[in-house]
Amino acid sequence: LSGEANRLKQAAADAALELITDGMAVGLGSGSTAELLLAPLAARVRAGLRVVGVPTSERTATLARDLGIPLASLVEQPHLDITIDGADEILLPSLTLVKGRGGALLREKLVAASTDREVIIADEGKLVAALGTHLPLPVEVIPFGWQYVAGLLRALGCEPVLRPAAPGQLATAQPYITDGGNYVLDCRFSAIPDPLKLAQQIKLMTGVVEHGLFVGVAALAIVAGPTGVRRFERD
Ligand code: A5P
Repeated sequence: LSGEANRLKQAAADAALELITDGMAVGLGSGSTAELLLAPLAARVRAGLRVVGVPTSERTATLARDLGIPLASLVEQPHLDITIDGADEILLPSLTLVKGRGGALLREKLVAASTDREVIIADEGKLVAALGTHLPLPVEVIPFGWQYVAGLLRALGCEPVLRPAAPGQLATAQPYITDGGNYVLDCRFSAIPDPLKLAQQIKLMTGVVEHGLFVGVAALAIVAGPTGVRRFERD
């Protein structure tokens, strides 16, 4: 990533940090943008801020723990004040999202659903005119019989590809395994004109665990560009 892209992500993360106040339970997102919140948050914890973080992935949990941020599971802390997470695509003004390129979509969605205020941080490259145009839609599926789900998804007009293992996770010929022990089918649609309808269709498929469409979930997007940080409330 270029230094400029990282600078924008950090600007969005820093703006979101200001929303975290003493005593809050905070959902901690996954991905390169959400991770940029962790070090500044840890610095504020060292300075006396009392928070408890609920991580959305094993990776974020490890990073946050190493930085000394107090953590709880979603079972221990079932209600969160705020969650700060990234996204792969953001559609304005509805703040409909595609997430899951990092594979953490299931825990991200559970944490988001348990949160008063879901805040998305991103550089402006994540803003899209139509969902599904930049990246395929990730669908997390049970490994048993995953080809059945792939067939159903194909019938919806996409080309599902079984995500290969991330470098270092397994031999490269093996599938990627989520924190929940499942596979991911990356589904390339030409466009997603009706995200809610598609979300409902995919959710009804036996074998689907979760999909990366977040409809009506994000309350606020903090988007950094070269000219500054913009805030978009959900319409
Ligand atoms: C993780 O599963 C995703 O939903 C991330 O939120 C998303 O991939 C954003 O990651 P970056 O901030 O690295 O682009």
